[in-house]
Amino acid sequence: MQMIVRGARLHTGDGRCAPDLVEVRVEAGRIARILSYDAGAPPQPAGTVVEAHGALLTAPFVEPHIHLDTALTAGEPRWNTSGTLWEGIACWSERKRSLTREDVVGRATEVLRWQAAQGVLHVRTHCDVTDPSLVALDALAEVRDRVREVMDLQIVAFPQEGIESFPDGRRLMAEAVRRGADVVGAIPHFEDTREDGVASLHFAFELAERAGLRLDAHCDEIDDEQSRFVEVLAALALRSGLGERATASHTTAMGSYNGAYSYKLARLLSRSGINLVCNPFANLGLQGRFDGYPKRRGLTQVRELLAAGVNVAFGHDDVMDPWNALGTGNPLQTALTGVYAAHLTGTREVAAAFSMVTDRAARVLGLGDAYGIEEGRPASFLLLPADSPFDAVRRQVRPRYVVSHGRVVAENPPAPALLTWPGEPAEQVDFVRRRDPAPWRELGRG
Ligand code: 17E
Ligand code: FE2
Repeated sequence: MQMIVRGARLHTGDGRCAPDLVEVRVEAGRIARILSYDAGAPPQPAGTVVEAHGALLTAPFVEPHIHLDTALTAGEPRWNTSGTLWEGIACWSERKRSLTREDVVGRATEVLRWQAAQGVLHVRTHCDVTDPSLVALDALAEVRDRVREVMDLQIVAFPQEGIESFPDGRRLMAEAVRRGADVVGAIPHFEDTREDGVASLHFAFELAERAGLRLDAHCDEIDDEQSRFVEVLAALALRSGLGERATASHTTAMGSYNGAYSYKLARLLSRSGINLVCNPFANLGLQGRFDGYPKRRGLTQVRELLAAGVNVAFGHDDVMDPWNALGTGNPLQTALTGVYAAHLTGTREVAAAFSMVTDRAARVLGLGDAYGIEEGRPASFLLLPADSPFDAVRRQVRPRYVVSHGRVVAENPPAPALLTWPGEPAEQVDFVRRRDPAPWRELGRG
């Protein structure tokens, strides 16, 4: 055996865990066997034997929505002082003029390294293609090939400044697909008119269908309750058969829709099978900027749509760019922020937030058999120093081991605080609740 992990608690998806500890055997980069763990059995010989001591074994984090082409450009050439989406787009439009291949490759690779170190092994990045040179797209395609051994990268042809409203927008989208984009994007709320927005979605669906690609549109990222492109996207997904291969990202206008319309829309969304991606960092920052008090939260209807059976995932969106100057690419930070932003504070809901950066995000990317802890699938997984998904979100743990195709690609040694409390010897503190553990042990483990 290449590797054996003994005594791990298995995350089976949707924030739930298997009742008994398991032993996972890895051979030739794949999961060869999953057995129930017998603490008394002598360990089989293997290249690497990891004693998990009940740590959480999960399929890797999946980043369903990030912008690697704009990452690490905050303040260049100027800062977004109003904090709006619109000024962010204006700042980026200025920065875009000085893009080079080396510039994009360097910044994107740096963020991918941060992500891999934190257990993110599948990434969907948007890439602005409203640039006649398409230099960022070519650069990201090169990065996609270079990281393939460790990480799996999907590139969305994202028309930041519009398809209908940008000179040659349609041709640039088609050219981006010809040069190897994996997913077709759109930005209907940014187009000059409502009709342009609808036309841009028709164009994007036709392009995706013709090329056999998935579709992921920035959709209704505005606090305007009249921005209703998600209904167009869902109807096109339903009628074209793209269904679950289509995703609407952001959909923040849904946070302002009235109850009667929300009810009608939820029915269409669940029939259509489309995915939604909520980006809590970016949209808590960008939305509500034109409001006095009361000020809207400006996020999509996460709780309600999960209850309606829609697949919803959480994305990071930006890392240090004109729309969000902070961020390290950490998905558990995204999940924790999402818990508060979307009122997912029940114990089952916190566990669902974990699923929204793992298996739910994997469904957005359409990873299928390439993802998940099952015999025959790639041996790509994390060992998190936590006893449940709930615990991982609460204590914001880093993966002890990140394993990609049977190889350990990152390790985070435990780093507890050393506390000297008055009258007591120095003691390590790791925020595990040890006093009266019985009811807490089971919290969120279900
Ligand atoms: N572009 C956009 O239109 N919306 C965003 N949230 C980001 C870029 C980050
Ligand atoms: Fe985005």
